[in-house]
Amino acid sequence: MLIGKPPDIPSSEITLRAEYDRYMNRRRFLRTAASTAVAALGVERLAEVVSPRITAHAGTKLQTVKSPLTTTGEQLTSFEDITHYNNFYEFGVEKDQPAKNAGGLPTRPWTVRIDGKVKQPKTFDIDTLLKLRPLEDRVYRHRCVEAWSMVIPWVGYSLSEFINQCDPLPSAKYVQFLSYYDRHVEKWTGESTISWPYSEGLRMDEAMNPLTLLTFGLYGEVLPNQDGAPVRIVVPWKYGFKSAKSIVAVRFLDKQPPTTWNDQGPSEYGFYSNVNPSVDHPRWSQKTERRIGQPFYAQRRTTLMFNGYGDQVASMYNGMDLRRNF
Ligand SMILES: Nc1nc2c(c(=O)[nH]1)N[C@H]1C(S)=C(S)[C@@H](COP(=O)(O)O)O[C@H]1N2
Ligand SMILES: [Mo]
Repeated sequence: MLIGKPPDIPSSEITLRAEYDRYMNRRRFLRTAASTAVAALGVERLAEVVSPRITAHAGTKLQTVKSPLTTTGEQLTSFEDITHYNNFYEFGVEKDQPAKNAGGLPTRPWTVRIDGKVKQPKTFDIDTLLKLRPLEDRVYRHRCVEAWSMVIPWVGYSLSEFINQCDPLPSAKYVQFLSYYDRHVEKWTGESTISWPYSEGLRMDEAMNPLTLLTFGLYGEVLPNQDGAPVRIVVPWKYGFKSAKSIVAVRFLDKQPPTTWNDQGPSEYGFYSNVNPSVDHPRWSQKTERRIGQPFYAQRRTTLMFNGYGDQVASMYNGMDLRRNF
């Protein structure tokens, strides 16, 4: 997927970037301060202090309810494939690297910062986010721009439920998601020309669409680190790269935000990136896909417009030329 070098960074982005760096430094400081405080408390209190933090590691079951928005009639991809065939470039560019390398991602404590065009910037703790709404089991097709696909039983709730808690201003037209970035933890960021942190974005109506999922788990368990723990976005009618992993900030903006793959190759990866079998990638066809886990002789599947979610999302693009806005 890699091409070209990062474009010149506009000055508005440098300001946001400096803000982000300050935020990440503060997170690191707080983490160190927290562990020092724990040491000072002595062993008896230790369990008490850390137990709510360490209960939500990978493998922890999540309590869920059924979702009317689940996709039916598809065979689920195995847990093994979903967790060992990943794109998570912070932990390496090969599909098997995130499973090997993401173990060090510090998923507790974890906060998500809300800022930009909101009534009041605020910070949510991950454990507060987990309890904000009932968690739903939602099966979605997952289509990567590299023309492979999976069917994944995610756990989460509609992002709109969270956005409603953020009090965005009427001037908020776009939402940007920023992933965790610490090159001491993510030692593989130098393997690509991406300018970190990983950034993605949606138009406000796309973010508010009930299908857009704030995701905490899969197969009824807390997300494994390689799948974007402790919280990620999933946008099932778009190519997989729109679904930012391990998010630490959600920013409401009046302009379209810069996004990682669009910056990498604007002619190859558009801002919208709706799954569209009639608009080929310049270097390969998007008409068909390989379902991960199927035997090598299995026939490729026909890719569906909007990944099969057209009934729920097509109207958002009425009047737009999807060849230009790819
Ligand atoms: N932070 C971050 N988010 C990311 C990526 C990444 O490299 N870094 N890769 C994207 C791509 S290209 C895809 S296809 C999906 C893969 O999600 P999965 O590994 O859980 O299947 O995550 C997306 N989110
Ligand atoms: Mo992807």
